[in-house]
Amino acid sequence: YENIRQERKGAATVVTIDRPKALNALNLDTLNELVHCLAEMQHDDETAVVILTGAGEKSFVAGADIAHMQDLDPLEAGRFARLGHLTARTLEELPQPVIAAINGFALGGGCELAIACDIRYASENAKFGQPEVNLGVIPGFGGTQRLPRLIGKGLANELLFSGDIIDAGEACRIGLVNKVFPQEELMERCLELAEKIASRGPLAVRLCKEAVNNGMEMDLARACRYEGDLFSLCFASREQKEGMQAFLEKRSPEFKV
Ligand code: CO8
Repeated sequence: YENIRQERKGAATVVTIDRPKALNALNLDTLNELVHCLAEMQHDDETAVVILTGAGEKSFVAGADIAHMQDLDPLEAGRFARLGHLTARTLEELPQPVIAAINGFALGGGCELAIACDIRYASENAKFGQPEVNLGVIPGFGGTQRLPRLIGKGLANELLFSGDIIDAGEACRIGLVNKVFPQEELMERCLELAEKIASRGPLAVRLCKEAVNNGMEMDLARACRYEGDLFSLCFASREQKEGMQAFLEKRSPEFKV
């Protein structure tokens, strides 16, 4: 890949968007590479958790690439938006949990990418916003849909209509990110969380992700029924036998992928 890097770190694979010249802005090639790399990763049982981050200490992703978008016609713009949606959907449908390590600007398409991840940790210098209205467009990578689902309609509307940029502390207060750390600690904390998740029952973790992501699109009764089906599936696994036996024998479970 030219615009992204992948690196194994313990149980995690760190995927870094690496276009520092443009503050890691997402152009066509970068999105295509990201989708391709994530799609391959779903078959990689050695990777228990994916961590998504941006190169450098200034920016996670400063948005979709404005230079690329400037001269798009409506059909091309639609295709570009669909590629952004595919990227976000690929993150959500990846069997492994995805942690966003937000190490700086997460604006526009960058914020949309972060909110398609399962868990968000940020550095103290991170900044968030959907500044598309300043450019005469609306968010096109899912921001008008995922942001209200994540932080509620009122707070999302304020960010979307004003184009305001908020700091990491405010993002944490409104539930846009889970935790905030000094820049130099961010990756270490993400890796610690990844190792913790990797030590749990791998099938159970994957089924939790499926239950949350698919269930949130259903009504509560149907979603609980769906949860019940996934719960019953756990009882067909070695993992459930080992987990419960280990508890009763007062030892740590030994899970295998
Ligand atoms: N696209 C392209 N290039 C960018 C982008 C971007 N989003 N952001 C930064 N850059 C480039 C700059 O042009 C600059 O390049 P150069 O050195 O060649 O002049 C370089 O990165 C460094 O940036 P700055 O000099 O501006 O750095 P500052 O520290 O002064 O400012 C900011 C940092 C505040 C992040 C500033 O760069 C900025 O405001 N960037 C744009 C942020 C933005 O508006 N993002 C939203 C983009 S729109 C979007 O994401 C819509 C998604 C939906 C797409 C729908 C499909 C049709």
